[in-house]
Amino acid sequence: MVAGEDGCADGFSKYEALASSLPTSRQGLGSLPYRKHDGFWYPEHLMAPALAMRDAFAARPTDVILATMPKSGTTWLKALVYSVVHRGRHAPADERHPLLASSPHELVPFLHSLYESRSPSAPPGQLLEEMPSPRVLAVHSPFTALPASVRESGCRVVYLCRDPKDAFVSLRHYLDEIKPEGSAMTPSAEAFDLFCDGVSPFGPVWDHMAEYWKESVARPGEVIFLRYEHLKEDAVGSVMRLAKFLGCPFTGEEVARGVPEAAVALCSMDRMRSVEANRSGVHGTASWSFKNSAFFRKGEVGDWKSHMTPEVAQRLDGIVEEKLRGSGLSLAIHRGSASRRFGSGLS
Ligand code: PPS
Repeated sequence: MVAGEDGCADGFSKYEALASSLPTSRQGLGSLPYRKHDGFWYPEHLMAPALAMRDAFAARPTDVILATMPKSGTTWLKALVYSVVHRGRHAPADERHPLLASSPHELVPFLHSLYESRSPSAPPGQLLEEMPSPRVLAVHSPFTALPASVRESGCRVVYLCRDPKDAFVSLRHYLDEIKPEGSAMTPSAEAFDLFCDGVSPFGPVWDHMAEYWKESVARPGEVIFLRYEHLKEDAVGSVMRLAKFLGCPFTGEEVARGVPEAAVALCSMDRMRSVEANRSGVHGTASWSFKNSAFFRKGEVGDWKSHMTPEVAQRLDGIVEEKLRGSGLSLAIHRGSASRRFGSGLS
């Protein structure tokens, strides 16, 4: 059932009708346009699923919802949280660990992708019902567009943000890699202008971050705000903090046995990239499919320096700083100087 009470997949058509009536962007950062809903831009093909998810998903108090802007480290966070939460059943050092056989995106599905499926034989409600607790699920939607039950159930929400400059660079590479055959990418400079205007998938990026930040300050026991840069800096410390937040802290005995380190090693870029399912497996949605390898590129902090001049970087930093003013959130970390220059300031 996609839409709710009537048990009928046709309920989805009302979301498709609503989605097609919403304002559309001229272009997107890749090859596809966006739709605007309640101040946020959604990739066109995800608008109806996101609306269906908001209305139909019923959170359990034991659920763990991972929330990110695209290209902020979602795949890594999925793997880390899955390995931490399920370590009782699957030891991170076990060579038969599910993360060594399946993509993190299979083990921790995006909620909107479940609602994108219109197959009556696999309705999202049933799939979700059958998932054992604690269910780990992911969203890109802004906090205000989450199902009311997420807040009401008191389930845990883990938000991961990343320097928007690195996320932009990552997004452009990814969109180029996965674009439907024969489609053309929006040129770099135009895509950057759109990003700075707030037109990006699930953007504006600053509003997305500010919403989750505000919620993490108001309800620190239920919403945690993490940064990709901090995860890279201290993965083991971050994993231990995560486990505590999720109500399953590592015991002294586990720490002595190096279980947190094993979880980090299992989810490392090199290990994940070597998994067959991540190398040649396919990420399929109702709209199109592409290789899982597109989720793994460099995984570095500051890769923007190879693609933006300092002037271009400062423009985005300035906009983000200005937009976040008064929110209590500042991204003023890891600011370096760009090392290469290009004609448009972008490559
Ligand atoms: S998506 O499409 O939103 O799910 O993409 P997402 O996973 O958020 O972002 C992809 C970027 O994360 C990097 N990545 C990792 N970094 C560190 N460790 C691990 N294990 C890892 N897995 C993926 C990936 O390389 C993308 O960043 P860039 O900068 O493009 O390398």
